[in-house]
Amino acid sequence: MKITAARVIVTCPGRNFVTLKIETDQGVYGIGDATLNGREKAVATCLEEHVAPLLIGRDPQRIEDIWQFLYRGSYWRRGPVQLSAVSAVDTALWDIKGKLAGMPLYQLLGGRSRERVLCYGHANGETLDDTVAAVGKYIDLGYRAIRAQSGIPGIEKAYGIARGEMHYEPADAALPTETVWDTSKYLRFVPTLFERLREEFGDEPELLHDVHHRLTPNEAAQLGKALEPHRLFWMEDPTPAENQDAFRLIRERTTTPIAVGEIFNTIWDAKTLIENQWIDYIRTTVLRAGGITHLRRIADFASLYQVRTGSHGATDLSPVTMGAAVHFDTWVPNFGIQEYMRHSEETDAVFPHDYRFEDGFLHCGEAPGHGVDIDEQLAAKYPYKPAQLPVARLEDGTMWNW
Ligand code: EZ4
Ligand code: CO
Repeated sequence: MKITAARVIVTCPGRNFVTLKIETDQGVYGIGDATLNGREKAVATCLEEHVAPLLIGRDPQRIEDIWQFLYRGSYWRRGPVQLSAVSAVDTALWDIKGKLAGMPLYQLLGGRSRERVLCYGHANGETLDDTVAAVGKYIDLGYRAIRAQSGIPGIEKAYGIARGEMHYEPADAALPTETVWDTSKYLRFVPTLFERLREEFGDEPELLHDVHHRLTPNEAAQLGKALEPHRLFWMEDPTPAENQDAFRLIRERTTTPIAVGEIFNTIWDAKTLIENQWIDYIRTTVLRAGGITHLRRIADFASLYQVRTGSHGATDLSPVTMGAAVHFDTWVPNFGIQEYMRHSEETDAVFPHDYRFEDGFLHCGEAPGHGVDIDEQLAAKYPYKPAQLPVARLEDGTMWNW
């Protein structure tokens, strides 16, 4: 059996997606997601110019060997562009293997560990009252776990605030939007938000919050401590994680659970965090951390240290990633939670899929492979639109972490 083509499809049904379609001489094909928000063309070019030619003529059944070939064979190994490309190939090959076996992906991985996959949605608002109302709306939709982000008094365009109904898309302009950041205003405000949410909604709903890399370790510890009475499910990306040792300072000072890893590319980005048990949830994804093949390795390593999975699932991860993720989550023994932001209707139409949301949980389908396809004719109607992520500056103009 041989790979005959590896084609890249770039489409913008409301936002940009890069999709890899691997075709074989037996008519079976597989789909992988290669979207890297704000740097889509870099991955598309990597796949088209450097990776696709290597795949032609190879046996698509040799997933592990192709992974090793692409990772070691590039010589340069890591990085988000390279690993997003490797992930797309790997996801497409698992899709092919599932179709050949006539089995849904979770069966190939070892079968079902749970009946359904807990997920969390994104509630946000410009003001505290708007955010409380948004959380209420998610509860009404059946969500058991909700991430709450709010506009902060005195800060323009705080992180995580939707500018349209339910569909939050931060990559909102061809050139990065400039936003402002003020740590002390943020630290004063956030505990009042969660105090209010507990008052309104009681102890039952799981509440999450994304700090989005904005704090120093000591500031993150202060926030974690202040949030302890409100019993968060997690505090995400409290500080940048290039220096994994920074998390020791947070961990030793607060019991608020910590989640990290949506930008990680391999197990090496998380090794120190996991083996020291400085985090509770690892957020690596099928799309960014080497596909199913490598994500499984990370999850198994994390399980040795009682770290659970909590994969990134924003809308810049296509339904292809969501489909593969829900299968992975259905199998992975040390599952924690899955992020789930609804895609727009346009996006859902371009990527027909059989996973579904019901009563706060995601359910994978039983179709062979990961259960997500691409409607290429429809995709062709939505040409690529340049869009980059915002940047953040302090009030005095200093560049900060967005
Ligand atoms: O900002 O995926 O937890 N979710 C997030 C996301 C990221 C975007 C960046 O492309 O942090 O909203
Ligand atoms: Co995040």
